[in-house]
Amino acid sequence: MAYRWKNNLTQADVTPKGMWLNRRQIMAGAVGAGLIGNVAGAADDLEPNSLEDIRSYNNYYEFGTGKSDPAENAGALDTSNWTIKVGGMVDNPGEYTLDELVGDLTQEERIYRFRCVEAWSMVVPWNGVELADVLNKVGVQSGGNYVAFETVVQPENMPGVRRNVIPFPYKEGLRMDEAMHPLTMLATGIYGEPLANQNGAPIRLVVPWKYGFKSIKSIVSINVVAEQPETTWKDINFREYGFFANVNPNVSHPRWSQATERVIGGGLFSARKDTLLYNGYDEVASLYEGMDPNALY
Ligand SMILES: Nc1nc2c(c(=O)[nH]1)N[C@H]1C(S)=C(S)[C@@H](COP(=O)(O)O)O[C@H]1N2
Ligand SMILES: [Mo]
Repeated sequence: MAYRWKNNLTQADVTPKGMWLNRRQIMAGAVGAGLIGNVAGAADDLEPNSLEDIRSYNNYYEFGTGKSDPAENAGALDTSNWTIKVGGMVDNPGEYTLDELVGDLTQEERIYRFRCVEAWSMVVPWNGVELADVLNKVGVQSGGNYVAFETVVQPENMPGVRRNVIPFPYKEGLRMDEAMHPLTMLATGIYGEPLANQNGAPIRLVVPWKYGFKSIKSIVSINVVAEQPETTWKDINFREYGFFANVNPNVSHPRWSQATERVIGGGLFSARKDTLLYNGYDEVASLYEGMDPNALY
């Protein structure tokens, strides 16, 4: 299929619909008018970063903790013959090739804000599939309340793993309703190109209303489980990084404010802008009704 953002993307391309809804969803009426209104309201400032920005300023600790380490080192990642082990409380467990897992699913193009817990942000035009489509295909069994993900470990190719900069494998997880939300995707590309290794090739999670550390890269295992799974950053320091990690300008990180963010790109002087609750994706608010916002950090 032709990806429109292979060409120069103009602001006119970033229509409220094109932003994250594809034709299938609109025609199927899978979302309400209110939802589209929310997205339209937040569309004003949404200009995708350049592919160069997206590929040169990264967090991928398996390849080092510096922002340029992943671009420098991730070329060594071996993505050949990639398989993803799907297990736990599913009807169709097994080891899937990429093509078996996502090849038959609707390809999506989504331009999302991406907000790191460190208070920088980008706008990324992703390609991939809805995680819900994958989960429905493998068949979530009753009692499967969470989804747990793990990143590949290739010590010989990963200097950060050899130096044990944090515990590996990198692990992340979502509650089932978060995993099933239509905004949540498994991305395999950016700007119509396959993911660069430093962006989490060949397949990574994207959860745009949560801090970036939830969006786990280079996934080799997906497990449906009953209880909240272990997750890397929460396990390292639960006071600073929670399981939910919803973007919230009103809940400070213990060591810095989350009220504003540094916009990557745009020349020498990185602009700052106000951080939006749920990173601007208000339609997820209903998932957290009755929960204490401080517990959702
Ligand atoms: N396996 C793995 N996934 C990861 C990380 C990591 O270090 N290892 N870093 C996370 C963090 S903190 C962020 S902000 C995003 C960065 O994604 P990007 O480099 O594609 O912008 O990846 C997330 N996924
Ligand atoms: Mo991050």
